[in-house]
Amino acid sequence: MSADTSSTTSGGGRLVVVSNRLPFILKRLDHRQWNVEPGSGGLVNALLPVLRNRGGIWVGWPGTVDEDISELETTLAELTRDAGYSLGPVMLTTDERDKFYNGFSNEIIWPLFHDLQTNCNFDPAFWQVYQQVNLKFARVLQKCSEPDDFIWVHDYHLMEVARELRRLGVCSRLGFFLHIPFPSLDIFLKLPWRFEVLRSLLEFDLLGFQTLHDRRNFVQCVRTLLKGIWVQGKGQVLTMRFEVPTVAADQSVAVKDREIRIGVFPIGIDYKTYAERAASDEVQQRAQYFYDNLRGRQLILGVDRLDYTKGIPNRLAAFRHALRRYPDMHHKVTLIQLVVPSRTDILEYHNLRLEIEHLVSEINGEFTESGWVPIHYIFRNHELPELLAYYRAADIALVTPLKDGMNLVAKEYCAAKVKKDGVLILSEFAGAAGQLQKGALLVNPHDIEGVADRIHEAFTMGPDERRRRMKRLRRAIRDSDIFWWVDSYLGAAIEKELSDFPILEEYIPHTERVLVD
Ligand code: ADQ
Repeated sequence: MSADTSSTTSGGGRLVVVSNRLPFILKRLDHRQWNVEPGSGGLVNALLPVLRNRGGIWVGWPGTVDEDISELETTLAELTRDAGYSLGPVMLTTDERDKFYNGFSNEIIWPLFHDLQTNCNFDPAFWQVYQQVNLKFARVLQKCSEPDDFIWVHDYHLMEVARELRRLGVCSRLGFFLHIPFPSLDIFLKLPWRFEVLRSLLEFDLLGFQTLHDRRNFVQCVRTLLKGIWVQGKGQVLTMRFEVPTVAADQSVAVKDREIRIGVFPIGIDYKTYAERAASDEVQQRAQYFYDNLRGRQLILGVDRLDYTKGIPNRLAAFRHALRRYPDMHHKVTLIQLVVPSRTDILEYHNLRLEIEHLVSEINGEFTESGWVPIHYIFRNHELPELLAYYRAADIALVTPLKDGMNLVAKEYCAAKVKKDGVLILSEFAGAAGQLQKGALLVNPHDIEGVADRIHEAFTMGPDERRRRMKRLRRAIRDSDIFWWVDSYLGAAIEKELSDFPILEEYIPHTERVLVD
């Protein structure tokens, strides 16, 4: 463990982490047996040590439907017998998975919060089941938590959990972290259940966002849609105060003041582990294999989950434009686009895959010549050493989401560039732009010509400039890694002084002064 979790262990009760998925991958072997493997990823690596130190529970959906809970509970209890924490499974039926997970979460909130309201399917049945499943989570929490626990809920699948918990009489302190962006007022207003969602979010005691921009959007929505809100302070963590009417047993209504904290906690990665593993012999050898195959060409890399927010078609169009505009790049670059399958049972994702594959074959059809195929497209999951070898070998990373809460690929790439010889091209609309603006080449992913120009700029950038920029990027990512993130969130949750938090840097697109005649 590379974290200093001392400050997070001093907050009294246990930590209860709640996320849509449990940090384990379960597969049924036969009608009585399960194969259980620990999940990977920054969040799991950062939170499990805190759970172990402080004691606690991780509550979530095991990822299977219509299963017998008693059998599964026994398997999970055996798995964590000596771990210092336990697991609380929340079981879903097929209908709940379809309407809560695929439906409300991924066909309404996901597109809406990424500014793609035309992709939303506002089916009222989705909302009913979303509430029903959030209540299910709350019931499991009610059973397994104690009043002095801190309950930390993650992400957009579980925004109604706080309201359900309070209705059930749970009085523990509650925190929430939104991993995706929070939309502007104009977009949030489209949500038919906008009041319910805001009111539930205000039941949490600490709300965490990825960027200042997301928090500002949230504050504007609350101020516009609800009355009597005061926001105080500046910097990473603010306080929000509002009046709450309470009805007494004799039906008299009193108004009470309530105060919550709202903070900005840009999520990081386990920098040290990424950098160390990237420097290992195994990864070095794999990267060498790529270098040898590239025969002097520069490798441009794209790594994304299959998702329409990641801007893969725009990126391919920009690469095509670069090849048309800059013939000096012909035979000198190879774009490797890795796509990890995701949400494949939603029609939009299936169609996106077809669109990407069509574009790749069109571009390769236009430019391929003997000995050079410009795009290599790979649609599968990769093990970490292989992914790290791609990062190490890549001269340029193209990270151009249309909108992204943070984007961890950008940070992973820089952590893995141990020789500091790569260039990061990063979308202005990724949350990571705030922290990485001084080292990356920032682009508007909708500006095909602009992205093409930046690709060429990266292609021609000299080693000194690359090194200077990459050093800055690596420093920023190292200084606010995933352990810093957990520490600062839990610090805000246990009432650390607001003045102890730094002022964060924000990315604001460059403005030009225009003189009007
Ligand atoms: P995601 O939308 O999943 O996360 P991102 O932050 O980019 O997006 O993380 C993707 C992860 O998938 C990375 O760790 C990456 O290494 C991995 N990955 C991608 N392609 C892969 C492949 N082919 N093989 C193996 N692994 C692959 C949400 C929000 C983000 C936010 C995170 C964390 O949408 O904005 O950064 O949560 O808060």
